[in-house]
Amino acid sequence: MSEIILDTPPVNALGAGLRRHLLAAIEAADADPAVEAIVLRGAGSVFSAGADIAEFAADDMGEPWHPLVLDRIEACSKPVIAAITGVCLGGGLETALACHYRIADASARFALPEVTLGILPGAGGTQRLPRLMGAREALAMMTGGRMIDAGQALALGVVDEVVDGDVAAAARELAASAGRPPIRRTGALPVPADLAEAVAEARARLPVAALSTAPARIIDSVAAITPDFAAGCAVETALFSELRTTEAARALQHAFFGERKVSRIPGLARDVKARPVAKVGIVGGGLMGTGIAIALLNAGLSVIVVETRDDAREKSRETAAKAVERDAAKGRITQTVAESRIAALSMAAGLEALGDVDLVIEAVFEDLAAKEQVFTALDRIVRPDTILASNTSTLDLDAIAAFVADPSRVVGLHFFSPANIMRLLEVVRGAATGPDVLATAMAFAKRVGKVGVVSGVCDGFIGNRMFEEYLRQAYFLLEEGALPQGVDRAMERWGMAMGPLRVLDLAGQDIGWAIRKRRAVEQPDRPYSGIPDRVCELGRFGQKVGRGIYQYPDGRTAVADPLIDDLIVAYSQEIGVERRLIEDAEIVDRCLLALINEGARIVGEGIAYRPVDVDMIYLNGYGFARERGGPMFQADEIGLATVLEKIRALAAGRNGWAWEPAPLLVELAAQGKRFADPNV
Ligand code: T1G
Repeated sequence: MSEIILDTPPVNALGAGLRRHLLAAIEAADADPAVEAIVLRGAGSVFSAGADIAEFAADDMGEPWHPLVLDRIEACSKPVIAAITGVCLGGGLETALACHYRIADASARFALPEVTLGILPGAGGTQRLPRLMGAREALAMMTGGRMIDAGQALALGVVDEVVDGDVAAAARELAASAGRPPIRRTGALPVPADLAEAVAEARARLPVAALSTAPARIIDSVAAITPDFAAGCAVETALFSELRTTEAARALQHAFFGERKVSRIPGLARDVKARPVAKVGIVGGGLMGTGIAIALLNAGLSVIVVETRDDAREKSRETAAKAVERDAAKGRITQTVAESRIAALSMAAGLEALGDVDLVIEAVFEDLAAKEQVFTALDRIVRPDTILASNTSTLDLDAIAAFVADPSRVVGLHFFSPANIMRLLEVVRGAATGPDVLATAMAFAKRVGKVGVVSGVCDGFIGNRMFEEYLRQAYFLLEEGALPQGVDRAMERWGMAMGPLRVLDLAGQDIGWAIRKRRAVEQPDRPYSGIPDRVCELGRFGQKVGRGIYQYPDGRTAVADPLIDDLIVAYSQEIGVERRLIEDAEIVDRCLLALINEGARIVGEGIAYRPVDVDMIYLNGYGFARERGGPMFQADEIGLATVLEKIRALAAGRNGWAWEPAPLLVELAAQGKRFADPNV
């Protein structure tokens, strides 16, 4: 018996080096007369997370490429047994499928998630998996990137056996036994019986317009299955190469690594450790406070919500319990887990209840005086090591930190609504925030399933500050000839989950109004369009009141309102602007360039650590399509010199003052650099 181990920590990614090792080991074992069977397993607690994604950006991904290695495993004259524990993903699962027998333990998890990277399984997965589990199930798994557990994999024929205890030992025993499994080549199995109808069904489910063609190409590849395995693989390889060079694939891989990169805090000493957080207090049982409580309960934390108003307190408790019960009803969690989560929630009327918590998150009304009251009281009540966080989205965190004796324990934790759904957590680093407090906040973000991104203190932090410039252009476009539904449609077709004007109707026009009034005093030289103020003066504060820029007859669906269209046309006349036809391309350009320019300014000022941080904020908090990678990624796709040229052209036009090029953009364009360049 020979044992081959996939060993490239931390996830045994199948980079070129490991592929060479695997090929050589299989050939050696196959040639060795003393070897009767081969066990293939991963080192540590995973089998393999698949191909090395970092290789995809390179022109040459390195020899030997996966299919060649896996075909050699399948062709082996001795049974090859895959022993699977932990994750078995992408090329890792394809490797197991090329083996002749698969044995797993209960911790094993299986998926072909390539579609989430804008590509398809390119090492025989589209040809082998359907032969094992049928085309319908295989297509559902590949087009959705769906993960299945060991029990499901056994039921679906993906694995042959699930064992308790040490799966590698079980595999070794099987390989050494006379009863070792026969050679069963997956690629030689018959064409799945349900191929034609499964392909037709999957094609029918494809969305009309999609930013990534990966799902469609996966179906095309499966549709190419014939008894001639090699022919099907050739189609798969061609489609893989086509997808690998798409913008969507580059963007999705940028997002994969970006979400991991933003968790690193530059300059943080290695010995700075995050503090343990098990019990959390939330001050304020409103919409945000309750959403945050649900997110924390879902992460298994113990939560105390402090809400002074009796009715609001009861409503908050009910809302949280209902959300947890809904997850149980939908089978996402068991009833037992649901009960333990609800039991981990307690409500209180006063701050005194927070005497023994590790972290407090304040989520009261956005008013500095209200924050002062809460923080000065907390300073007297909580333990000296308790971290004090504010969910403020607009106020100066340093001013809030000044309310307590030790401002180093204060950090911003800016959740996005609905807080139990939105993946983004903007972690605001105050001037005095301690390094271990920052590290704890970032670890907390990962713990509660959020993408934590650090922002320095400035008005609107990273996300909202950029959004203001984005909105500014959206309103200027209305003055010049566009209508709300035109602006939103253009941005949604391009990839935003929701157009800018609908977003503000959802968030509440009154919030934008309050900010514009403040800005008018602070920055009189940077005026906004008067259109949104006119809308607010009519009491049209958005979806919550049934009317804003749009009207909402059913309370949810935005319907264009001729009254607002007339208001906009009249406003153009009033300010002497001759309206013109504005194409979607111009709308997208101006809104995107506004994000890019302000994003570059924010990175240049050090408010964001890296351009990728800006991108991860927009992908996870502002509905920027993952297939578009983020504003800074888009700038690199366009080319910084072209971006600068476009911005300078806009600076020469109407409201040109809004287009002062960001110094970092000017600098990088001059150096021929990209935002993706290291150390930028
Ligand atoms: N390639 C390169 N690096 C990888 C990687 C991969 N496949 N998977 C993880 N890493 C790095 C990651 O960047 C991080 O690095 C560290 O490992 C730990 O990961 C031919 C073409 C496995 C569930 O899509 O889903 O196979 O930040 O922080 O939360 O058809 O990583 O520490 O420097 O995420 O425990 C398909 C991707 C590839 C799986 C572990 N495979 N990985 O999660 O840790 S395409 C995937 C994951 C393919 C074939 C095709 C997760 C994980 P660093 P982590 P985690």
